[in-house]
Amino acid sequence: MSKYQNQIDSFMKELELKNSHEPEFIQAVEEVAETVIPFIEKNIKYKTAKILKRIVEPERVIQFRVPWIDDAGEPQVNRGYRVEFNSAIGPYKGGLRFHPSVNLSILKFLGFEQIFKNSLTTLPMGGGKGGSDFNPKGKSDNEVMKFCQSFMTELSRHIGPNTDVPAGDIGVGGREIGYMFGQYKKIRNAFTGVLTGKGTNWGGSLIRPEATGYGLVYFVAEMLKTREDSLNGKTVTVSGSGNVAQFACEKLIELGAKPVTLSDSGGFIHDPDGITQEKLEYVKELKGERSARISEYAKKYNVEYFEGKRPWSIKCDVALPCATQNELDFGDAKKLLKNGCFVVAEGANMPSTTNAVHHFVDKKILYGPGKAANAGGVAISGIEMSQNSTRIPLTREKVDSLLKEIMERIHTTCVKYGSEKDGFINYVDGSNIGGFVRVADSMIDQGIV
Ligand code: NDP
Ligand code: 2IT
Repeated sequence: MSKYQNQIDSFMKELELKNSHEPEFIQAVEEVAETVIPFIEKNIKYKTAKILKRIVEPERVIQFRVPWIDDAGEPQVNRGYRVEFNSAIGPYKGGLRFHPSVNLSILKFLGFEQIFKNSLTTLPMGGGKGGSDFNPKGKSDNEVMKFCQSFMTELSRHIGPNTDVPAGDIGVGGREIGYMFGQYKKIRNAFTGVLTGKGTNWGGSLIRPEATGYGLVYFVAEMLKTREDSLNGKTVTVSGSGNVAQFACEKLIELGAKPVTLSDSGGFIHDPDGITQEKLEYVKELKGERSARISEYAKKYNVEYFEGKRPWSIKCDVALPCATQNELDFGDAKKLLKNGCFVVAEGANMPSTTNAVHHFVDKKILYGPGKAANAGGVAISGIEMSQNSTRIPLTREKVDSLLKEIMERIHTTCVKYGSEKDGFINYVDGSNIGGFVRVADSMIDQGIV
């Protein structure tokens, strides 16, 4: 138990009272409070300025109605949101999530984590997140377009290239960004870098689709280096089968590792021979069609499919949760470690429950929290913004080398703020404190606003 447990408890009690219906948000804040409060107690200027109390309150929350007409001619209504959390170091920046589970608690947790993640990249981006409870599964292209246009009709009042720059997340990829960009341009009569993850014909950066997954694997390579080890020959369990999972697998294969699982909300597949580039191309095609199921992989390649299960019971060296929040609990964490897993790095945001995180840290494995490990996506979004501002596109090689450089820098920051006396690197401390300092100092510089 921390020496500062009383301070942590009283801070959390007040936060829980104020946000009692927001369990994911409370979870995300608790993880930061546990590590940052001891740091603040030793660095009194942050305490005097009440930075933690200020940083957990979003600067602005926008909620709006999204009406649209489906293919049968019926009116439909969804709920849209944008949480503009913190603009101390740059315009609000963060993805949009379209998934039936989306609510304010989930978007506030995502927006809160984004503040620290974006700070770690060292680029000038504040934290934000948005989305809708719209479910893209089973919808026609026309319905998705109608929804995106209606969503952007309202959102366009609140965003802009110097104000707030959304991007993709679960359920939002190139197609949705395209429809939203088209509508923004029509309404505002301005061709600007207001969204990232755009098509490369109209201002998108090369490597942005790959960046989160590639960056995650670059980060894992850095973690392994601290133990004079590498990814070559490692068996890796991956969850999810969307954007992040696919490109994590691609980079794993390239670096000589063997990804053996993929999952979706229906279950997971286990391919003990390893997912090859050829099999991955099939997954990309399959999952390009949003309603397709990963169970199809099991049929095509004659491997086992575990319905309703998550891949953490499979023996591996490295585990990469890349689907969604709270998909890896304490029981899963114990199973992984018992089977010899010694690296867990998060492609998804907050995929490990609080108890699972504590277990990883207690057992001193290499555990890379999402804030650090999946920051490659938003980092290349930042690079897309700078290409839009200068109107000079960069080559694939240049962007990839920037991605690698940024992930290495984030790792160095984690080592700086997270190294313990016995040499153990606590990446939770490292990423939370490393991300906090720049934002907190900027908030102090800018006064009480
Ligand atoms: P996609 O929509 O491309 O893929 C999401 C994947 O996760 C799908 O396989 C989906 O399965 C699965 N999934 C979603 N919700 C659930 C759920 N409730 N239970 C089980 N499985 C679920 O999204 P991304 O790959 O972009 O995002 C994955 C994670 O990575 C998210 O946590 C996101 O916040 C995070 N992230 C994304 C970044 C990006 O640049 N895209 C950047 C940093 C983090 P199904 O098809 O069945 O829904
Ligand atoms: O969680 C994330 O970092 C993202 N979904 C990417 C955000 C972005 O603005 O690129």
